[in-house]
Amino acid sequence: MTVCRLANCEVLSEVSAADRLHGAPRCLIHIKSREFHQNPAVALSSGAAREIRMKKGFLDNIRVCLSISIPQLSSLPTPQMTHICVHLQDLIENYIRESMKVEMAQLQQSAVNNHTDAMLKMGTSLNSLTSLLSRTAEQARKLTDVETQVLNQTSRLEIQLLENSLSTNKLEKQLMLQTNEISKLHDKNGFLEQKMQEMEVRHREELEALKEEKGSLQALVGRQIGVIRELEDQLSHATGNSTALQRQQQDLMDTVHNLLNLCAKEGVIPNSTKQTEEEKTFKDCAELFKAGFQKNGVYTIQISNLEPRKVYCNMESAGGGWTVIQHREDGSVDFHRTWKEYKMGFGSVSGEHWLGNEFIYLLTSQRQYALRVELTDWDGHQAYSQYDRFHIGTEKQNYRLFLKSHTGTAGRLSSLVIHGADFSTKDVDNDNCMCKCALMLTGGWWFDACGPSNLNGMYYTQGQHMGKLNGIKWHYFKGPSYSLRATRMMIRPLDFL
Ligand SMILES: [Ca+2]
Repeated sequence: MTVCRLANCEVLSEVSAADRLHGAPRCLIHIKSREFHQNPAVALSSGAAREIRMKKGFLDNIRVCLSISIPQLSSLPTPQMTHICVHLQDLIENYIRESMKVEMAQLQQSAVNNHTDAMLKMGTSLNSLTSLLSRTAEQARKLTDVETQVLNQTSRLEIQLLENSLSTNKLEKQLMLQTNEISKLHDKNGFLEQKMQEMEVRHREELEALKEEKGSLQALVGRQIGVIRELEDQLSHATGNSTALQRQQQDLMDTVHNLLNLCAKEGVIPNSTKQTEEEKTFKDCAELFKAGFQKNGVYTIQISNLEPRKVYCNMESAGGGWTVIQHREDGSVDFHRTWKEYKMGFGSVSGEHWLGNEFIYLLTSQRQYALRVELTDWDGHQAYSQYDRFHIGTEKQNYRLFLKSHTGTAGRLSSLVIHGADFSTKDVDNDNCMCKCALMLTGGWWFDACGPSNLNGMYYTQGQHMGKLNGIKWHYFKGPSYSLRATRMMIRPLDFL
């Protein structure tokens, strides 16, 4: 419905969308009766004639308003009413047509202006858009660069991170290995410590055992020393007794001699006691020497009531009067003999021989004797050892050696055991060694354990005499392994000179 007010030009018209589309818009006009009265020419009927057809586009700018009162028109006769309506229609159409011309021109102009403005705006916008786009592209490029740099940095950092991670892994592995090694070493250390402790305990036990053993050995040694002292006392007592007996014997002999002299002087010498010089007996080489026999050689002597015995007398050495009890010179006699053979003596008196332990015992029991040992090495050098006292014990005493006061050129120290030693042979072991010295070193001798001498050892010829432990040894003259060329042991009463 379109309502128009002619006086105030209010826009009251409206065209339906369907009218615009079909190109035949219609204006439905409602005319109010008040305006019709003022201007009857525009009063219209409210019936079929109130529809006015208009062309497309016109209605958009219509500013015409009509106000016609229909009830008043209806009082007019129809022909007249029709006429008014036709007339009104023409008026309106003309008015609209005129109005439309101006409106159209304005509209066109305004459209052109609008279009131009739009175009200009669009151009401006395009320019600004283009510059914006280029700026945007520039920014985008920069952003891309930055992004690329960031990416590169990120990559590098990632690679470094990876490398660090790898080296961390390696370090961790090495750390693990080292930890394992340390733990192994710790275990080994523990094991060794345990071993050490065990060893210490064992050593302590062994030490205790050794201490106990030492204590018992010391006690044993003490007891043995006591026994030895007792034995020495007994021995000195026995020796005293023996000396006393010898003195008594000597006194008796002197008495007999005095009696004989008296008888001779009185001319009552019985036939049984008359002796020639040849028949006279001598107790040793010293008596022979004093009786005028002063050449080296074999003589006969006699002790007490024993069988006469041939001995070799040295009448030249150190004043002469020496009875030889041992002699080595060429190895012609075997000295590796039994106890019994050493007891009785062996060899040739004029050459190599051993006078015999029993006879030496008897001889040295008569009075106090000195001993002289003469030695010759393989360079012809000679030396001697001399003792102011020499005697040996009985067989029961293992022919024990007794010595005193060593002097001489065959060593500053005595090579014979000065404190004494028992005699041993290959079949009788009396030495102080756990071993058997007579078997090891050969011969019969006063071995200690085994001592620094053995003049009855093996005879080695020249060139074989060095480095021999079982040879003819006199340690403090030629050392422990030098075998001598010649030896002589001989005795003489202490009061000979
Ligand atoms: Ca032994």
